[in-house]
Amino acid sequence: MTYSYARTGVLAAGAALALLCACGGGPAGAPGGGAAGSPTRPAGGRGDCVTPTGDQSTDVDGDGRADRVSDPSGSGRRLTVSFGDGSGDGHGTPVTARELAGRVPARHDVLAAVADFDDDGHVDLVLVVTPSSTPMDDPRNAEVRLRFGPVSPAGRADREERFPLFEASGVAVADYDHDDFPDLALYQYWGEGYHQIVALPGERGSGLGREPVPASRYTRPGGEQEGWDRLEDLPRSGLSAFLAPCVS
Ligand SMILES: [Ca+2]
Ligand SMILES: [Ca+2]
Ligand SMILES: [Ca+2]
Repeated sequence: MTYSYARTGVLAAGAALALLCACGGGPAGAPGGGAAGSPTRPAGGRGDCVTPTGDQSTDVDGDGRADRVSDPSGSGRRLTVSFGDGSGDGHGTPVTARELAGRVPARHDVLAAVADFDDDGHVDLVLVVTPSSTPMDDPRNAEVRLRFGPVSPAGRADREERFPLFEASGVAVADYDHDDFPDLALYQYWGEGYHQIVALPGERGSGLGREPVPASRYTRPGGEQEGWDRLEDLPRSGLSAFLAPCVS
């Protein structure tokens, strides 16, 4: 079955087709990881790396200490950042995406992802805030809040840009077009009970493209959407496309 994208009418065109390798080819299955709970040292480049448990070690607040980004949900819903404090296992109490977002009504959904989307050397925080549900079937309007790093433990950043989007119930980091810029994958409501995975391409300067591109343009020959997507179809190995395994 083929679906059209006529609903938005604004989807970016011309994206090069590329096959997403969900299995990565990156450093998954890092050898030599330390024992659970032991501190890890960033390896290579800016110092970002992936722990054996799949967490991201990076310096979110720019204080020179590695912080740990964890998202056991794989969809941005349970993302936390444990900021390095030099004590114990080297990390403080995990700060949730909602806490990083700041003043957000309790019934609003908050999703988050972390990556250096604008390639300036500082990891950025993207929050997707969706108002509480309505009885209407229409897609709800959400707001993307892109905070350019460094981002403080209180979620503050010197620069934030906001733009609207249809509601999303999952976010993840991927590199759909293999340009070494992290892209943001969103599991977006398409109306009438259907969802589709779309991408906001990472861009130097702006951080993220503003027009969602169906992920099928990168992942399927011909780029056609075949059926509707499930939340578990969100890319789970996005970080491994960018980061090396952590070493003790
Ligand atoms: Ca830090
Ligand atoms: Ca950045
Ligand atoms: Ca990319």
